[in-house]
Amino acid sequence: MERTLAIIKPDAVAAGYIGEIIRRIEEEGLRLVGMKLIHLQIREAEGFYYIHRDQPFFKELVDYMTSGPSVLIVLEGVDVINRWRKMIGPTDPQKAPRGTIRRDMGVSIGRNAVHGSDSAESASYEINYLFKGTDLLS
Ligand code: IDP
Ligand code: MG
Repeated sequence: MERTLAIIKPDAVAAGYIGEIIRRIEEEGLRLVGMKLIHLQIREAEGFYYIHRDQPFFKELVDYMTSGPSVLIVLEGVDVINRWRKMIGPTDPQKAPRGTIRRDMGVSIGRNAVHGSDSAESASYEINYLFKGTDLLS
């Protein structure tokens, strides 16, 4: 059993895609163990994405992630890290296969609708960064 962090990013929340994304999660049979709607503050977004702090797109990324509310979700399941990454597709929606969330709901590489942890290490960091243990189902 694994856990991963999913985020419905501000562009997808603003576009009214919360319901469709959660529908796909339920259809895939992934278990929701935590969920909250929050408007990330600049410092929180910078810390969340600190691994990208030297990238040229870092400020654009922080501006995007703090542009409105996001839905933060912790998912649990067998191989859930890979399964969720497969459901969302690659970073650039224009390169994402049909039927993936980023292809269907993303706009561009800078407005790509959703987040998914890319490894067990990042899942653990990201979940602990954004959730208290007591916010999660056991
Ligand atoms: P990932 O979300 O598919 O794991 P990462 O390379 O970890 O992709 O990048 C994190 C986030 O940074 C992306 O989801 C996207 O929102 C943003 N990003 C990545 N590359 C670019 C870029 O070239 N321009 C603008 N934003 C980018
Ligand atoms: Mg990543």
